[in-house]
Amino acid sequence: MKKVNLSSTQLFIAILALLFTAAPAMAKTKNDVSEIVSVTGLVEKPFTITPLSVKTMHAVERENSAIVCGSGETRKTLKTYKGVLLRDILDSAKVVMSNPHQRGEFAVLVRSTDNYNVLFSYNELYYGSAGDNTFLIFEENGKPIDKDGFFVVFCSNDKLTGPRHVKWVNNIEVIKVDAGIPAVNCKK
Ligand SMILES: Nc1nc2c(c(=O)[nH]1)N[C@H]1C(S)=C(S)[C@@H](COP(=O)(O)O)O[C@H]1N2
Ligand SMILES: [Mo]
Repeated sequence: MKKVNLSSTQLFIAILALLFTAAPAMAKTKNDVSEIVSVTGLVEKPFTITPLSVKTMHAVERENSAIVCGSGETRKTLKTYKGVLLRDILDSAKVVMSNPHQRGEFAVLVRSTDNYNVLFSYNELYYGSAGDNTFLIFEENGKPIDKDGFFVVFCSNDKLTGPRHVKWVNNIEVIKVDAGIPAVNCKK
């Protein structure tokens, strides 16, 4: 058999070519797409949201939102989008809060299949402006969401909407932080 002598440049090009052809396949297996969003954690009635069941929920249609990365770059613009308020989802699941004094310690962790997870505090959803603007969306520009999975969560009035824009959402979990015992006790 004839011996093939590759120069270092040829070898470098060969490795590059291999990387470029393998990269798309690797990207595809990076995260699974979930058809279902489970609502779990500190709730009385955990439930799941599917592309079919979401149609029975109270949906809102909004217009003109840009998804802007932390760098300031506009990643995409939505002419229209349809979704359910995250707060309405929490109301359906009924947050379990035995002591309302601790409401400031509750939060909602929106999780995705690639583990890009985003926190929304209970207070901002119920008493702040994010509450009226944070949606689990299932339609963009009149069509079901396609390349970002089935469900996306984002807050349309964040100054920069990219960082709290969650693609491939698969779980909405109500949590409470463990505030523990304060280091300095404030005496009444
Ligand atoms: N699941 C998931 N959602 C995500 C991300 C991600 O890596 N995974 N990237 C975020 C970032 S950094 C931005 S700017 C917006 C828009 O990113 P895109 O241009 O990749 O759609 O989605 C956000 N949502
Ligand atoms: Mo980003």
